Parts: sequence; C-alpha cells; structure tokens
Amino acid sequence: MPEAPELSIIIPAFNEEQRLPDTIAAVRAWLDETALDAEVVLVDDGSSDGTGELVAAATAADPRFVAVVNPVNVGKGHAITTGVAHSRGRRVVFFDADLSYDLANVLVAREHLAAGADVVIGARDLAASDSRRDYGWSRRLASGTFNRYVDLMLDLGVPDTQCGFKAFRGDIARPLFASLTVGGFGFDVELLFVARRWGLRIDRIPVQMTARGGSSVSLVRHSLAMARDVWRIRRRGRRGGYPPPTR
Ligand SMILES: Nc1nc2c(ncn2[C@@H]2O[C@H](COP(=O)(O)OP(=O)(O)O)[C@@H](O)[C@H]2O)c(=O)[nH]1
Ligand SMILES: [Mg+2]
Repeated sequence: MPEAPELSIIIPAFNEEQRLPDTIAAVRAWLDETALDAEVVLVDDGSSDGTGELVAAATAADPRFVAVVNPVNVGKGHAITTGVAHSRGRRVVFFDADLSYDLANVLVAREHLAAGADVVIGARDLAASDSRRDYGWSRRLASGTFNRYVDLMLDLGVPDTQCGFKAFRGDIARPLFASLTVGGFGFDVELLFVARRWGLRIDRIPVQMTARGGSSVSLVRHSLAMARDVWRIRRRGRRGGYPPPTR
C-alpha cells in the first residue's frame, strides 16, 4: 500500500461522457503543473452512457486516478460518499464533473485547511461578480427559495449550502460522510448540519462559476426531493439520529 497522498480529489459523474473528458485532461495537466501529491477518485454513479469507459481509460492512463463504480444510480450525495469512503488523502475536495469552478480554488482551500479549517466551502454569493449566470432565472429563483427554506428549517447560518465545491480535512471528511443519510442533492445540507453539530470550523471562500451548460439537474423533481430531504434532516436531528463528534 503506497503512502497516503496529501490530497484526494473526488469527482462524481453520472452520464458525463460529454463533459468529463475535458475535465480529466484539465485535472491531469494541472496536477503535472502543480506537482501536488494527489489522487483523483472518479466516481461513476451508475452511468448508462460511455462514462464507465472514460473512467476506466483515465485510471489505466494515469496511476494518480482511481475508479469507484457504483452499479446503480443513487444520486450525487451517495456518489461522493462512496468516493470519500475510498479516499486516502489527508485532505479531501470534491467538485462537479463539468469543472465549473477554477482549479486554483483547490489551492486556496488547502491554505485554509492548513490554517486550521475543518471544512472549506465555495461561496458563490461572495464572488466578486454575478457568478450564477450559468443558470437561468428559474434555477436562480429555486436556489434562492431553497436557501431561505434551509435557513428557516435548520438555521445553519450558511447562505449558499449548495455550491459544488467543498474541501475537508481527510480525518473529518470520512466520519462526516459516513454519517450521511441523504443520497441526492440534499446531501450538502446534511453535511453542513452535521458539521455544525460537531462544532467544526467552516470557512467560506469566494468562488466564481464558469458557465458550462448541460446541467443534469431537473428543477422540479430535484427541488421537491431536496425540500423533503431538509425536512427529514431536521426530524432526524431532533430525534438525536446523528452520531456525536468523533474527536
Ligand atoms: N443529476 C445527477 N448528477 C449526478 C448524479 N450523481 C452524480 N452526479 C454528478 O453531480 C454533478 C452535478 O453537476 P451539474 O450537473 O453540473 O449540476 P449543476 O451545475 O448544479 O446544475 C455532476 O458532476 C454529476 O455528474 C445523479 O444521480 N444525478
Ligand atoms: Mg454544473
């Protein structure tokens, strides 16, 4: 067993044959350039397109890449959870397969972790200019409504829970993700809920989104599921259903 890398990068991918190749190439080039001691965990979330072949090719071509294949599609939360369970890095970061956040953010997050943060989350509301242009008005409206609903229900004090860029101390990420019950897009909320319960230090860093298009989010279906998930997180929290901190 080789020594654990400094950083594990988790990329969830569900039917990403269009968007994943550029992302893999960009991450490889960036790792060469920065010479970071990193592994990249590509999670094929039960894809039915060519994602599986792309993931297999990437791991064959580059020893830094690791494949995790979930046989059935369960959702982004579940995909990242399995990726984190396979990770070995002293630090863990995840971002979406469309690489909508600049890789330079990884270095910023790493500095925050080195300075004592347990969790570092991308904050689109802190970015200098309007970084949500990737999304149309209906998505932005749903997003704003969701944020207010989460605030009302759980009082996390986090204005933008859903940013697809988050980083962690590895020894915190693994138990934290192991405590999650939400498999879909509501997992971000649950993870921040448990992080707050555990009294973790959560740093927010401004991140700019690059418009990529091709979103896999279905507004109506996913919004309803997420609203239900938030309700369940609150109920579980009240019933003492989450584990106590591990340190
Ligand atoms: N829609 C969807 N995305 C998933 C699933 N599992 C993993 N993902 C990944 O979650 C990320 C969602 O990003 P994206 O589609 O760009 O969504 P958006 O930018 O928030 O609209 C991508 O990396 C997907 O491949 C799933 O079951 N459904
Ligand atoms: Mg996207």
